[in-house]
Amino acid sequence: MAHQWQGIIHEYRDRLPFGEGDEIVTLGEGGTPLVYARAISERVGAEVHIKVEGANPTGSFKDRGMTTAVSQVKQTDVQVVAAASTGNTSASAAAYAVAAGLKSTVILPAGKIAAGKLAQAIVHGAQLVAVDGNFDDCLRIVRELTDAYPVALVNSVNPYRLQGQKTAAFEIVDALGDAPDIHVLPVGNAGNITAYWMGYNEYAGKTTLASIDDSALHMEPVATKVPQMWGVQAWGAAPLVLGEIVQNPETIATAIRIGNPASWKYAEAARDDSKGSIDRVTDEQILEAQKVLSTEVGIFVEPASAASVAGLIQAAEQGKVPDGATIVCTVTGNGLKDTATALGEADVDLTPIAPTLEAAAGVLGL
Ligand code: AN7
Repeated sequence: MAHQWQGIIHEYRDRLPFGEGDEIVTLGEGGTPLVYARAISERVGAEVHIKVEGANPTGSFKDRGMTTAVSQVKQTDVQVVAAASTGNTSASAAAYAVAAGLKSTVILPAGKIAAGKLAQAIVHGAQLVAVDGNFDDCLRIVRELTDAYPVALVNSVNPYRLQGQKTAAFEIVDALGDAPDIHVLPVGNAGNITAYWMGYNEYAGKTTLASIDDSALHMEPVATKVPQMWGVQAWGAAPLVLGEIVQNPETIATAIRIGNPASWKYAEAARDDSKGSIDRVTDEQILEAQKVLSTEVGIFVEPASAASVAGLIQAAEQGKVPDGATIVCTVTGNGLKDTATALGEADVDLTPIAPTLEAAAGVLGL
């Protein structure tokens, strides 16, 4: 019988802070496809693979960190998990809370959450609080809330989140046989770039600032190298590029509409220690990259996810992509979460026709 993927804690337990006897809350997250993208490879003159994180149970990479964060909460007496979110964290927290038999509270910037993500929080029974403010306001509130009440914070400032998310780097090395030369990913609150950098390093027998123990130093290295980390922010929400907080972040990619990333220092360390970069792309470039992925590769991603590919294409246009390099772009969330943005101005004629072959053939111009 084919191997059934067991979720990231079962698959990578020796590199995660859980013992054999610990109760694990999982929805089978991880084990996502790494897809070779010929069209993008040809476009940028490199070997480009796409890590499809929209294939996770709730449709984003957040599930990797939620299985670890919520499993840890299950070891305590706390009955409620809480998160501030641009949408995906709340969807994931709400789902994993259900799986764990816990309650969830999500604090969201009013009017700036894609419809699919809001639907997920609602169907999974989260208690919703909409704030007249942005994500950064929501994160401040949830930090204060979890300090004052018996509620567990499951944003990526919770170190268990990053522990889970680092497993995406393990999967990539396991699939490619070694680390890629360059890893490109969107950056919002900067947890994921921190987690990938930690994962790549730990697989190479090293630790990073974000590592919570030195077990990697005592394990057989799996990778011989670590990649350059290339982070990509949205033009109007690019604090790490500008080197200062953005008070009123704006972008069509609402998932990364964040002006004061919590993992700022870690992200800078990942950039600098990997000899990488953090750059920014416009909303137009994001939408164009989303289109390249959907029409030339066959992967439907949400706008924030397309920032990685947009950043890679921009780097290629600037002559910054080394010939033939092995590159992985993470696409962080599923396109189905935000169909409104994807369809945009799309002009599709769905006027009904008579139920006959002739009428259908007529519409098709056959
Ligand atoms: C699709 O859900 O911050 O740099 O509250 O949903 O680790 O924050 C989402 C972030 C990229 C950025 N792509 O990752 C939230 C939230 C997608 C995302 C990011 C997010 P980080």
